[in-house]
Amino acid sequence: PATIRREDYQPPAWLVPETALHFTLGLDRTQVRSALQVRRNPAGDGSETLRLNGDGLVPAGVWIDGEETAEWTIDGSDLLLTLPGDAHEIGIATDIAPSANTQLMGLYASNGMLCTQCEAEGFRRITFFPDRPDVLSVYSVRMAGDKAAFPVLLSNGNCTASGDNADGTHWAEWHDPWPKPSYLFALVAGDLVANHDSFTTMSGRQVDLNIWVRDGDQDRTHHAMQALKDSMKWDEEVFGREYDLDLFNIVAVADFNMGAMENKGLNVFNTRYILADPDTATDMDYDGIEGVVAHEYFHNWSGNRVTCRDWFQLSLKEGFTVLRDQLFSQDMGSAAVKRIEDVRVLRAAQFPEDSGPLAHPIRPDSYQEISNFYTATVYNKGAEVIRMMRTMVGAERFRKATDLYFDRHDGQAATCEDFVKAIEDGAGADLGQFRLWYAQAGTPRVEARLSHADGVATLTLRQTVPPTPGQADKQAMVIPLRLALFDRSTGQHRGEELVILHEPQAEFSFAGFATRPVLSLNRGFSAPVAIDADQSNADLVFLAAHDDDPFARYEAMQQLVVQHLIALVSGGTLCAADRDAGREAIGQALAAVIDDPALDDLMRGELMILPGETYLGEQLLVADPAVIHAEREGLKAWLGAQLKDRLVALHHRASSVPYSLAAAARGARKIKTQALVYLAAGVPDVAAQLAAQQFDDADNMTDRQGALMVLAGLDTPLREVKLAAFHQRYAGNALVIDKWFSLQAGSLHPRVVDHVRALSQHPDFTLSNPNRVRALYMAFTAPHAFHADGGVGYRMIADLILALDPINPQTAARFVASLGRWRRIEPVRSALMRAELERIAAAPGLSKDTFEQVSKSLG
Ligand code: HT7
Ligand code: ZN
Repeated sequence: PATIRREDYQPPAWLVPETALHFTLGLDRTQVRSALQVRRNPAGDGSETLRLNGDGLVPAGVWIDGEETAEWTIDGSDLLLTLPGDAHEIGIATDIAPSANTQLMGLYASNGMLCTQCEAEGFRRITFFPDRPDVLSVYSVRMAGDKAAFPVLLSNGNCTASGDNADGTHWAEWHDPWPKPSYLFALVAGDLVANHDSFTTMSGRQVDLNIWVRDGDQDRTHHAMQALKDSMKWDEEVFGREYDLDLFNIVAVADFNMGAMENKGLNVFNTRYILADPDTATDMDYDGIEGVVAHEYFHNWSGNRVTCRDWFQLSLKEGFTVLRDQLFSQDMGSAAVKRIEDVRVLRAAQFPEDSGPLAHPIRPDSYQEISNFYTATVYNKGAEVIRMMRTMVGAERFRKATDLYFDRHDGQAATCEDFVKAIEDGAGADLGQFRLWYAQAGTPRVEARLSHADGVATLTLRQTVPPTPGQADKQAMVIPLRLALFDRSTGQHRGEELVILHEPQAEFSFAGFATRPVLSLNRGFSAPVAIDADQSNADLVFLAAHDDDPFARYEAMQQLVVQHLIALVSGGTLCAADRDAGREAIGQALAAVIDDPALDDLMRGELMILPGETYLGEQLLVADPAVIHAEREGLKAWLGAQLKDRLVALHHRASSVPYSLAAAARGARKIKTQALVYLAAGVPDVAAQLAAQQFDDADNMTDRQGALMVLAGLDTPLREVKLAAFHQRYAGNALVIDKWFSLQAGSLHPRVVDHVRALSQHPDFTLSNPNRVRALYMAFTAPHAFHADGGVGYRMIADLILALDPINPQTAARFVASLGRWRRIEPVRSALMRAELERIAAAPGLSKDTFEQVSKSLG
């Protein structure tokens, strides 16, 4: 496949100021007739050739200025026309087959309804068009279809007319006044019902809000609706952004490749991010809904009003919008816990990406298939990079700068450089060297050493940026680090400082310390870097108990465990006494966390979570997943047994808190399951009884799922009983059955591989629904069973990729990364992983998506 390069960008030769689309809808056959007003672009190369992208389309007719023509050619999948003048009307007819569209890109059928997904390059599967984000057009849409099958007909903007025909069909016309790129086009037709509401904007515009779902699901949309109204208000207050249409529609669909899509005025969501009630959705699901509803809504400005010039600029909208949704969620709930969760996601998903064969800068330089670049790097690291700018200039100046950005680029297709320039100009900052964050891949490593002499504490910082594919040598980055120095005797510090590391190495001195202070560095995770501070257990225990920055406190707990486990797994330099001493220190810190009356339970629950196996593996050049798993489980078992009474008491206390969505009740549910996790490792019989009780008593999904997750990992007859009860209770509820698959595939049970194999044959399993595929197999690619001896887990994932690739290449390609980490795994497993990648690479007819990921992983 061809490689597209950022440096080759050329402005479009032709613009399309207006687009009219006419759909005659049917599940098996939909006819599309387009009328494009095309104008030669004065900034283009003057070419007479109009290139209209297509993917799997055959033109059923082509018209130029009303005259049907045969003067067109096909180049690859694109339609080429030669146009003599500067302005023409192009008409094109195409026929498409939504029911046969298993890729879920373009127009497809889901549960009897029709819906679209056009980002990034799905519009070209509907009709021929310059399908690139810098071609903005005003769309008018007319659609007609069977009224019984499709009583609801939706598109972007406002409905301008509708009516019935005598033959049982009906029609609707929609007009979106805002020019938009084709990737924001949307159409939905189906038998849907809405939860209606409204919102009055800051300038008094009354906006009708609808969340469209299948009949019966309306009562599960209230949380999403509240999240939408909260987001609209928050964006006005915090970023000064007001909604710009009289209507905002959301549609929930069961078959969807990602979380949701921000189509102008007509967001389309995976049902997973809309439907919730206490009986079927966990607290995490509730948070996910709030975050994703906000994310898509915020795109109305960061993405839609100001869009991307080309797909290399994806982080312009995604990084910024993730930051905006993170800040929103921080404001809606516990800011401290939200920050910790976001860092945990970054470390679990993005750090491995940055250190593996698929590493890329947040603004990539090249791609073969753009769908492969909707990554944690572009999204989450992209958000961290903008967060750093905000940290450096301060929230107030950052707001001035974003106002300037939105004003300056409203209605434009902009670049990441435009964004940085606007922040520089609006905040009065120099971000020259900072731009490296957009260009260099890899997680910078900062070594920090604190010395103390003559009342002065000196911090020496040294940075290295590791080599990544195609980027052997790196320059020094700008790294803003919030820090505090604690007086050990008072447990206080004298105020936080922001130090900014520009050089490969620098020293920062702090006078007035009679004794050596304790260093708290990268507070709030002010920079997305890995810190090596070589701190003693005593310092970490001190920070875990005293740090007033919640993230730093969490980090001290994590670091305490990381240092201990890494010492154990990386060479056996620890004797039994060292192991005991390490466990004692961790046990003390964990007991202090359980006992601390000043902590709220949500935060307590965070502090109780042990670092994950992937994150632990990341600390080593070459890891043995089995050893990491055994040592981590060993520590958990020791802690569970050692702190048994405390954990049982904690579980008991939390069990008395009645269900509500208030923070205190959510915190109680979180620590309850955390307590079970430790007890399951240390005293499995006790845990099995408590978990079964929690399962039986549960009046909400968080407790039920937490208990079942623990039981699923235990060798107890209760396991089968409760799994069967859960399945029976929720038969037919797709989102909950997804949980049932996930719980088993991600469990700690010794026979997970057998379970997953059996589940893949279960009547509820299907490769055609991405949620179901992810539920079973993504959970399975988490360490443990995936790395089972003999490579059986690797084979299962490779078989999945090969089976799924012809059906849904985008989803198939997302599984490649798990095998792609072979270079960082011990030699025996490494060879088995590589062999599976080679087997995939050798398969004929591989999609562009999977081919790109596999070839890069082997390269
Ligand atoms: N901007 C949306 C991206 C998206 C997408 C991309 C590729 C294939 C399918 C997709 N569905 C949605 C999601 C977002 O970031 O808001
Ligand atoms: Zn987004």
